[in-house]
Amino acid sequence: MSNILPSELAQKMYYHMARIRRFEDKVITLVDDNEIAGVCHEYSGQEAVAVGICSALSASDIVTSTHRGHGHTLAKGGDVGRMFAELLARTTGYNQGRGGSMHIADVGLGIFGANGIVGAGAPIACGAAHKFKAAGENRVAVSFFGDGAINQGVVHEAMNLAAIWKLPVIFICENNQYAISTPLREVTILEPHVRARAYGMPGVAVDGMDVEAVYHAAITAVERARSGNGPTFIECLTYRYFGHYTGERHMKMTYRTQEELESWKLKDPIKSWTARIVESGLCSLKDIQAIDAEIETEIQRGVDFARSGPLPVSAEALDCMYAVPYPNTPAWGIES
Ligand SMILES: Cc1ncc(C[n+]2csc(CCOP(=O)(O)OP(=O)(O)O)c2C)c(N)n1
Ligand SMILES: [Mg+2]
Repeated sequence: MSNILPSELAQKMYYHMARIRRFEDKVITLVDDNEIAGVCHEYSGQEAVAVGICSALSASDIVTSTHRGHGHTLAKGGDVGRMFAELLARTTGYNQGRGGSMHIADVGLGIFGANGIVGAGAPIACGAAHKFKAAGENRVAVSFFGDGAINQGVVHEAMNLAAIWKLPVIFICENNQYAISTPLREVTILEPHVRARAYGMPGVAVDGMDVEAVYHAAITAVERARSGNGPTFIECLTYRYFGHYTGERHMKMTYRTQEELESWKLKDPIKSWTARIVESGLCSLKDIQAIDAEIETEIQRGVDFARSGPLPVSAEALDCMYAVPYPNTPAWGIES
């Protein structure tokens, strides 16, 4: 692909992708060391998708995320320290230690939440986009979801609504080709972006390992949304480098072959981007090393911040779990 990105953006994209990869590597260590209870869904391998899309957004645009949400949150500007603190169940975390990986949100940064329910972010993005349109705000909502979500009814309802109301939404299908261990090809006849066209919106496919290709597709979709022409569906073909979740490394799963994994590692989005921007003079190897050092410091500081935060006390375990009801609205199932 031709090189038309300014050097600052090219380096920023490297920073964001490398930061996500390093964050996930640290998460794996913290899970192994039992500092993170439970499991996380690693984003490693898919960095070009979150970074390519979020690089085309403004700070006031919003994203809805998935169970594999660390990459989206980081690419939209999420704070490493508050993310680690949440994963380590500290009150200094994004959800005050009550939510964990699949609930991380920062509404102020336009991160409308990771979500453990497959496909659930799509209607939330439509709701936000509807508000933007009704209020005359020039903002865009992005819904990230996996290939597994493409057979969820709620995603199709969201696509139909977005198309008929010309909502400023962008549907991003991160096709890493598997839903847990189910290959997409065994459960879906048409490619996801082809299906989207049936709803009357552009359905495009891009190389999800190429941050620049993703970025250009996102720019086109953002322009279309901002100019009032409605939604776009972008399918990003990608691959996850680890299992469905951290626990899978300790299981003998055979749904993917070693050869397949190795072939996708040759397309590593960070390595290929590094090579491209160094060869084209957008960045020197020294710049890359400086960015890596900056990330290392940020990760270490983030972990230190997380470890130093207090754990919630059990008497307050249910605090912050439920929204405060509107006045005079009786809580369901509770006698007043
Ligand atoms: C509505 C719903 N059904 C099933 C599940 C169980 N589940 C969790 S992740 C997952 C697979 C999702 O695959 P995909 O959408 O491709 O995302 P990926 O894990 O590949 O990022 C499933 C079936 C769920 N969380 N929510
Ligand atoms: Mg998938």
